Amino acid sequence: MKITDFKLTCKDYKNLECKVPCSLYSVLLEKGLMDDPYYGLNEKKALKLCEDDCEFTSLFIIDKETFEKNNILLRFHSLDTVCDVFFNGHKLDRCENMHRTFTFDVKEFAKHGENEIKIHFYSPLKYIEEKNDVYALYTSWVAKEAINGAQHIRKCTSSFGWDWGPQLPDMGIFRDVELIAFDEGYIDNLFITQNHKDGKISLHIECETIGKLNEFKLTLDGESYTSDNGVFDFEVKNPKLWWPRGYGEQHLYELTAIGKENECSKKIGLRTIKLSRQKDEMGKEFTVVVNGIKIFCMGANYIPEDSIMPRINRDFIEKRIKDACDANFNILRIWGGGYYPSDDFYDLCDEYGILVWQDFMFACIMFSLTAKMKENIKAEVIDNIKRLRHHASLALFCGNNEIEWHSHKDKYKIVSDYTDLYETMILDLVEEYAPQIYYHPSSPSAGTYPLNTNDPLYGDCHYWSVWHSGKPFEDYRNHKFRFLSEYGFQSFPCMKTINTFAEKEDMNIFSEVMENHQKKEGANAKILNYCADEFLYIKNFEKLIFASQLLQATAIKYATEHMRRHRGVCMGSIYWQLNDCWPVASWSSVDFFGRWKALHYYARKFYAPLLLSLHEKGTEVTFNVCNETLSDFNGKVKYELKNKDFSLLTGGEKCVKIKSLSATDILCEDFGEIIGENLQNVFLSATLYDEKGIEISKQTLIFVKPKRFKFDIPTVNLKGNYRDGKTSLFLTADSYVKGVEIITGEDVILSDNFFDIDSKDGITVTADGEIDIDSIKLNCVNTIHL
Ligand code: BMA
Repeated sequence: MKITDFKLTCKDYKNLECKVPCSLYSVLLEKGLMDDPYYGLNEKKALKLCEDDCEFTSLFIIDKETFEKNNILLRFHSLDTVCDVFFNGHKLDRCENMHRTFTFDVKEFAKHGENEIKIHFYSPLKYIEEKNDVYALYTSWVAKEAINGAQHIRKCTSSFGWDWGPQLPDMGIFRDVELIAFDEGYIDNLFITQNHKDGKISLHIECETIGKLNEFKLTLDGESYTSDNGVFDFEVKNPKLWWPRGYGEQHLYELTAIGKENECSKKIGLRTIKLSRQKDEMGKEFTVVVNGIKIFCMGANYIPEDSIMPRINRDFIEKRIKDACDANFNILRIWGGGYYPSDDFYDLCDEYGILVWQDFMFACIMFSLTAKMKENIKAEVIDNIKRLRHHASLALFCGNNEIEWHSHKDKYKIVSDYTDLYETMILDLVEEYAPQIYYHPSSPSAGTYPLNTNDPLYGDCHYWSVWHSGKPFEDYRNHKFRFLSEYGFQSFPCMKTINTFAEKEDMNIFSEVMENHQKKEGANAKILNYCADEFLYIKNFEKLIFASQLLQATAIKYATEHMRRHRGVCMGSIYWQLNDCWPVASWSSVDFFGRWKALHYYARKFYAPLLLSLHEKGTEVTFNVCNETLSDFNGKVKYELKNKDFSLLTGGEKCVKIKSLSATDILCEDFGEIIGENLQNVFLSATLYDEKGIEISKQTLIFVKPKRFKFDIPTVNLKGNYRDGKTSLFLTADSYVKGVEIITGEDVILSDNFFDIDSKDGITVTADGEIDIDSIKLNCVNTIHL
């Protein structure tokens, strides 16, 4: 039975009715009793509310049948965070970890009829402040934007602030509260291992029970099995494999264990997932292998979906996962500074075929391992391994984010705590509770502390020289990575999103409101700096927003296409970051409201299974085709070198055969002689077609930075129509147009955006739903300085 109805009492209000999940902020916001913390400078006012404690109470009925059971357990699936829990006036415990499940035996306190749960939450701000006064931990490399002391508490670390996140360390009941009653035995979980051999798949299943049971039944795909000790071993008849999207079907089986008093079900997928870490002449490979196939991982890092966490529901999560699928992702990395997503998240990843790289929740901060903290973390790790291990999509567990990288710079205590926690305790726990899931101690890591941390050739790598160190985009091409698990570039969200938190007078990137929605110190200036490399001076706020998105998209495209061209050496690219937890300037490709930035439109192209990419050196261009599908590809590449008025200078075509799961240079042309003195006036367009002549992938290229190209001020013609639930837009222009952004009044995802118009024929773009064509606005690089 779920207990859902609670009342919140906080400093200013008493007994506000609410339903789980609920928090101080979520309840006050829902009742209109606090201002939107995402608007203007309200974040600061909202933070103050966390200086006081608050309390949630529930009165609920235990009926006769439940009351008479031999066992009554009360389970909290997530309490955020430090709280005392009372049941009918008896203190059950103090809980200090939002990432854990707490289960209490309440049989002796339970009453037939009305019962009371009271949860007293302590101010997280006061809690960390007091701890810090006694013991200020390793602050030298703590994430600067987080409130100091965040490393004392097992709570979503980024809720104390991050370089993309507000300081809103909310409190409340984050997940279900459940009453579990039974007489003899309760099946609580299933421990499933798969054995794949010679095309046959057998399962070993152990029912994990509370209490005693001696009759178990199990059903899978219409077959049923019995056991007297809860252990099952059998071969799956006509097994169908689960694959990540792009490589095959996502076949899922429902497995149900049935006891006398309850049932426990898990959806599983039959597959093997391994990490190949073979040594080779370059270093060590870092390759995800699914059902024996080496996968090129393509995706982004995933952060909490909303800082007001009770608002995160299945719908919200599904939208982000669909965004990932629509941009051809096959993996998401759950970054360690947030929280462990809900079951819905993993269910959806199983269904959609998105692999999950799961960090344990530790990022950029080392915890001091007191005996109490170690026990607390141990319980958290076990809870989460047991909750997640059966998911088909779970590719690997990873100890932490960037702690190995930083900790060896520090004192001895940190080093010994580090190895104790990430190289011993968590490793052992994964081996014990999920022996079939690969464990990687840290990201980045070469696997052995602290040898080669962040060496691009030995493990996964976080590359930040472009952006954090201000290197030009071209620097990406100076490196060969085995697996890039973080690289990124910031941009501003679109005007529609900015309008939700800023007024007209704030529309200046250095205004107080805009700076409050930019959490990385100096980042707005950094964006301007990169603008200076690419564009003429931009005078207008809206065009600067547009420019920032194009810069970001261009940077990440540059890096990703480079990695895909090196398939084999490199086997994964996970850019920083997919999403935002509030409206903000950040590295995300989809903003808080789900609006796609230029980067997400680009990602859909650079992560396409079949990709044509161009690598230019001066006027020499190498054409490369990547084939990340399971079949060989036959088709044709056509190219045209044109003047900006679309007149043809030269062209050519070549038939191509690209083996499955490979990347091949197919052509190299030097256009120097034909271009002559005309570098600033010509562009190249190249298209990959399949055997039927259908366009598969397309690129345009100019040979100078956009600020040096002699763009014409184009006349762009826009027409459109709406038919059968779809809007089609036709754009034509009288000369080459770079980076056309279509801004619609409606929130729609277009079939393409931020594209070039490279011929007289123009471009057709479609979208689901009706678009008001008269209200469309356009941006483009040609006029960015006007
Ligand atoms: C990475 C992440 C985050 C951070 C991002 C952008 O290294 O691990 O800590 O938000 O950089 O600076």
